[in-house]
Amino acid sequence: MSLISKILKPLAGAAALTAIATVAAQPADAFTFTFGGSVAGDNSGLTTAVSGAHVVTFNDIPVGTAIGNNDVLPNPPSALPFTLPNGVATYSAPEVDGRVGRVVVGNETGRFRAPGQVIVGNPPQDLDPALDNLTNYLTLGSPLERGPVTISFRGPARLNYFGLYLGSIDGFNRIRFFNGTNLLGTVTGGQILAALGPNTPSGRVTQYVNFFASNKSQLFDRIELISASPSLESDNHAFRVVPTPALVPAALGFAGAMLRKRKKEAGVKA
Ligand SMILES: [Ca+2]
Ligand SMILES: [Ca+2]
Ligand SMILES: [Ca+2]
Repeated sequence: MSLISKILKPLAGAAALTAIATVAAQPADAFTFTFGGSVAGDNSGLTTAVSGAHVVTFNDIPVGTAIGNNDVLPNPPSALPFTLPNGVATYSAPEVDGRVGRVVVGNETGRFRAPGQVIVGNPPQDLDPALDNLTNYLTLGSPLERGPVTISFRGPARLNYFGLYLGSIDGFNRIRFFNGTNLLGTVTGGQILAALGPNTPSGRVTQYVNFFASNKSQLFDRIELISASPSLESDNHAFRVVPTPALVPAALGFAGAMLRKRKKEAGVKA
């Protein structure tokens, strides 16, 4: 059994969230991430196993669509933005020529490779074909779609979870988490590969990766997907909004105080 098949084998069991890894090298930036998801029902490989998460499949966005605000290229399609409880999320990219992400399908040599479609060995073999992504997905990092792609969330609540089916994980892939303009943490493809084990090859492994805010100060409202080279390929983006029941009593308390104040003022006037 090759190293890669040893790595991929646990995924075949699906559902279970395996191998919790924390990026210990950067304590201030420590975003906890785990590997594993559930087998998706749409032939896209793995999707989130986190309950209550909203999933973006990209399946209803036409192949070739640029994700960005470039004047020459189409604007984000009607499938985006999407709404989440308490807010709206948008996908965008810088308004500079070619700096977009793109919805694609399948493989194009040197440009993008569908998550799961990692070819290894001699003769060449596609491991775990049942987990190959046969659907539309998002790529960025090649000269034709350099990215980065920014996912922004507008709303009173923030996010404590982001997951994605990350194909052919490269050391130069990067995911950054922000709250407003504050950079909360960066996780590199190199760190993800290292968490999978020593000697995990770059560009050969696909995983469903789950990122969790470890504490309140890590709640985020913006995610950046960055790849300096081809490419960062991903699908089945999953988001979970922080439940905010605490806001409700606070708001009611405030409304009650305002009401009492008005009554008191009205009483004075009467
Ligand atoms: Ca898809
Ligand atoms: Ca495969
Ligand atoms: Ca890649």
